[in-house]
Amino acid sequence: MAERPYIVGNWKMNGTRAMLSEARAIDRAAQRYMKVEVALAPPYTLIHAVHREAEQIGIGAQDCHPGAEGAHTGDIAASMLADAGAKFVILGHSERRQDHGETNKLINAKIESALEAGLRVILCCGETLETRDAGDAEDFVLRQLKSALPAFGDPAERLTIAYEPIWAIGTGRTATAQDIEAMHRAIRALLDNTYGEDVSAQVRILYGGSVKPENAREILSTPEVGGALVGGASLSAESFLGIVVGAS
Ligand code: G2H
Repeated sequence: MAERPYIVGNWKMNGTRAMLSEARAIDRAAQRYMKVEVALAPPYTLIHAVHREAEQIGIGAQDCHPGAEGAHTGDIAASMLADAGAKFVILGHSERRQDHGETNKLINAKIESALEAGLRVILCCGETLETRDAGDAEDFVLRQLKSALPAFGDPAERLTIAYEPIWAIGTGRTATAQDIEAMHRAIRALLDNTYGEDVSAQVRILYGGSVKPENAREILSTPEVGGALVGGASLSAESFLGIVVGAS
């Protein structure tokens, strides 16, 4: 188990103000598990409200625009997220890549913009089932990261990687501990080569894809797993806290 596992809830396109009670319950309970770093990424519309409720947990967003400001109807800049109380932003999630055609180049620009605004970044990567079955999973994920990773100058502790095999997202399927460990080790080796071992050691690598209370402890005990990015199971305080307990 990592020294201080990082457990991040990604509410995706879920949540109205009625969900604030779940956020409040998560925040209150998180105070009993100080050995776990707990965070939530609600939809944009709830960031400020959840931020006002939260004393213990970190609040973040699920995307941002690469630009600083301007005529981009419907978009949100990283500085606006910071102003609303966000401390981090999830970038490059496979649902953004799939639904909005996001490229590694665009994701890299978003990362630079988020770091510039003082946010922490959770950079997502992961392969499809076809890619895994073809034996190309590792090459594919490393290529994604190579073209999206920021050039350092920024403190490494502000970058987190989330490995999320697409075929395990919201499907109830999870990768085996061996698959997860092998991919996380490959990502660590890439970070070592890119930034040097001292900087790389500060970058956490999370696993995401159908993490739930029943499998959390096993996944989080896998070597090189620094925490979890949790979708469906973060929507209720009870199941999300079950994962936090599994991490403690
Ligand atoms: C992967 C994950 C959270 P879920 O997308 O990012 O979602 O836990 O529902 O598979």
